[in-house]
Amino acid sequence: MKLKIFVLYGGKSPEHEVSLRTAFTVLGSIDRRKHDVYPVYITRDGLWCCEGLLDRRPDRIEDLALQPEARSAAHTLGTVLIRWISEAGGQAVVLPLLHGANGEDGTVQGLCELLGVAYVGNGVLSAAITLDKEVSKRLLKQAGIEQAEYRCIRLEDWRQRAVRLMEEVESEIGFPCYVKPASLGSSIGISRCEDAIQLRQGIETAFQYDSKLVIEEEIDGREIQVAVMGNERPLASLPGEFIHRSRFFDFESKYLDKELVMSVPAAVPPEVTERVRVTALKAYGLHECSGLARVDFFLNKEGRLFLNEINAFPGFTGTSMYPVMWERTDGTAYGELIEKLMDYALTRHADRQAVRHAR
Ligand code: G1L
Repeated sequence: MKLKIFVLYGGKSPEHEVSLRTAFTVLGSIDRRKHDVYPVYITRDGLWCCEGLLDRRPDRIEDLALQPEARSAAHTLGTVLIRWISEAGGQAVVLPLLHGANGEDGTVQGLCELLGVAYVGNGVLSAAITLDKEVSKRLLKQAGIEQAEYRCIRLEDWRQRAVRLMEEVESEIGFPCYVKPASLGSSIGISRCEDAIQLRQGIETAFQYDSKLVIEEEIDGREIQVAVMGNERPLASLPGEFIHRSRFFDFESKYLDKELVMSVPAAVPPEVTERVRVTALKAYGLHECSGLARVDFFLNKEGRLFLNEINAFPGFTGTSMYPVMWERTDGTAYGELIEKLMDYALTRHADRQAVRHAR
């Protein structure tokens, strides 16, 4: 019997479109001779839609925006998933291509746990803690991994003593700095601040998205990333680099445009490659990751390495850094990468099933 793959995408988050595009690539690359594929679309309103087995390769992204069943507007909470999984029978795995609340923060992972179905990528714990920038920084700090100086501010505290907190941030972090809501995957609510006025504004903005913020010093350095994959004995890829190249977009007005170029493997000395890989694996373990994660660093002129963030749900289209890093490390092609990740999911699931839950 074929393995059933439930591909979850869409969702209530601002990354809805990104998720759809990712699903389009994923659905186009899974071998339907080997697997039965079930697309599960979550609308912006949080309705779960599944029309059953995917019978052909989707032609257009728009085709993936499935319609909610007319008679059941209450298909939230994944009841659709429960029904299809139990009706389908046999071995199944969920591929959650979702971001933000109800998807990337561990809630969909929790649903899969309750359903007793295997799922690709990080579990409840790692999904939740990697999404919380403040908790993540606390773990890294405790382990002695270098990162940008930062400061956490909670809304209640801000209400009590904003003036004092402003002074503390200015002296401890300085300018320029970044203000970020603690728990958003995307770049929404983030500001770069160069003075106290911008800082106050940035803080007010970020508090619209979360009641906890982190304020970080700006690190002037190269953007180096590593792909990690696996469960108990994870593997690290060769590092890649995002290079921001300035170019004149419009020669007449001398308008400067930033061009983003991916360079894999990154042109760094072997010693840096080693340090980046070792640190990435350490961070992966610290966050209890399984399946996959992309670990992002800054490398400054003095050769100091700062861990920027660990992303448990990295960009995953054909041209995203994560798949490209694997391709250039050991030749793993996109479709093959998904197969490997599904294998890790099934192994982890089997291991967890074997754990005793009672005396
Ligand atoms: F299923 C995987 F492999 F674990 C997985 C899940 C989600 C890989 C990558 C992602 N990424 C995303 O969902 C996203 C970055 C496209 C957000 Cl919508």
